[in-house]
Amino acid sequence: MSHPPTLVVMADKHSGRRAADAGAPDFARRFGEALRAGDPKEANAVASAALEAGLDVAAVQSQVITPAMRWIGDLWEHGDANVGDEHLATAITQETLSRLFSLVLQGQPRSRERIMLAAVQGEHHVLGLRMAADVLEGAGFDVLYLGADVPLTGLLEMCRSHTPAALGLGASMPLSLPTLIWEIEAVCALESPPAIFAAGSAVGAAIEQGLAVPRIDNTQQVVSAVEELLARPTPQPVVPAGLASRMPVPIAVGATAMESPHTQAEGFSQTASYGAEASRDSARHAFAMEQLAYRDPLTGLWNRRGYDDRFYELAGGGPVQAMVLMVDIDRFKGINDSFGHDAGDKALLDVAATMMRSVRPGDFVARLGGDEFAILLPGATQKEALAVGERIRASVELDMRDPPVTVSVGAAPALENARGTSLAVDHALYDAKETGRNRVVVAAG
Ligand code: GH3
Ligand code: MG
Repeated sequence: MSHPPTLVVMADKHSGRRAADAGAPDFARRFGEALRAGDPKEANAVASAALEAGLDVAAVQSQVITPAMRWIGDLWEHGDANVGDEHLATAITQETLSRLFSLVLQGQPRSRERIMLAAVQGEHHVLGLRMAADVLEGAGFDVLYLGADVPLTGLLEMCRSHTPAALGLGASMPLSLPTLIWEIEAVCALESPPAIFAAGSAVGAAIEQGLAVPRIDNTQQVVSAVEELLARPTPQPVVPAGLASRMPVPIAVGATAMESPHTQAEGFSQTASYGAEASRDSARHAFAMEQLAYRDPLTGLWNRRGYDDRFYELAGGGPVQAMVLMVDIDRFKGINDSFGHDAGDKALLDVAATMMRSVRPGDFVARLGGDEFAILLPGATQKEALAVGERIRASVELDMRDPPVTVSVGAAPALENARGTSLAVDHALYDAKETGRNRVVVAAG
């Protein structure tokens, strides 16, 4: 069992020092114990005591409540608390927060613009987002809070039907965040796209990759940050071209896509300029929505359905020059077992990102399920497939050391028959596993 939180990350440089002086870790521990005991009165008393000791509301949020909730989450993950305990802790936290915010939210509504907030598919931590929703609502915005684990399709549909002025996204999957934002910008049938901001652990990594999304971490600054965002004359594209070209295959909204579901957009500029036009074309929009069913929500890559369709499209008409790679993480079960499911998910994301970096535009990367990925290389020879497989294998081994991750790769030429191709690639992959793993094996054509 983990211990009540005593170590606190100083999230806010302004209140951090004072908070430490005021004993935030101790309040965090006491708040955690009140949550564990299911005692709202004690939780409120601890929050009040923290305020009286000199912590401001933002510090109580980030250095008392958040670590306490994280501790409850850890207990839950380790089987020391059940889902009911977690719900109770969340409810108590919500109640404490609404009290806290009622202290700072005075004054007249400043705006009636609509803000939509959602934790995107795969993201279950909503505390920060929920707090932002409360603060914005208190400041007079018309807030539409969609909660946790919102499916992509639902989110796009809500954007379309509710035309928010701003959209706040919580996400913990760095790879899927740019894809998601891109899709919202390009696909949403909005006359004026929303200003987008984001919160959550994915955001730092996504910004490092080049995503130009304003990041909001501090609940106290949320109102001014959103107002500033809304004051900009036109929302800027959040996904710059350089990043877009490295992202998982975008939803194709161009005219060619109407003929071929998997035609990749040539680049962001084309997609972006098409976006506005496509937004007025409901047939195209419906088509694009359907495309979401072909995505793997964790990585943003194509899923098995997408792969099967693309394979058929490429090779179904007769023999073609193309190679198929199958990439499978070595002893992935052990990574989950030893380092936890989150570390496993992160390994899947990192392997997906490595693959995306290692292929050319026009190649096709999919997650078939679990730890198994497939890559279609149209026009490639066996030699080229070996080079791509080896590049992926070597990058994973070099870059993913904590915990150490390796992959095995099998490759075979694409046959007209999807099943025959899979058998050949599987066989090559099996050979790679049997002969020691962390290897690339190419089947003879
Ligand atoms: P091998 O080297 O032979 O490939 O061994 P392996 O352990 O990788 O093979 P196996 O197919 O037995 O393990 C796949 C594991 O992937 C089992 C399953 O729990 C895990 N898994 C499947 N989907 C997910 C996911 O979305 N996230 C995480 N973290 N684990 C997943
Ligand atoms: Mg495996």
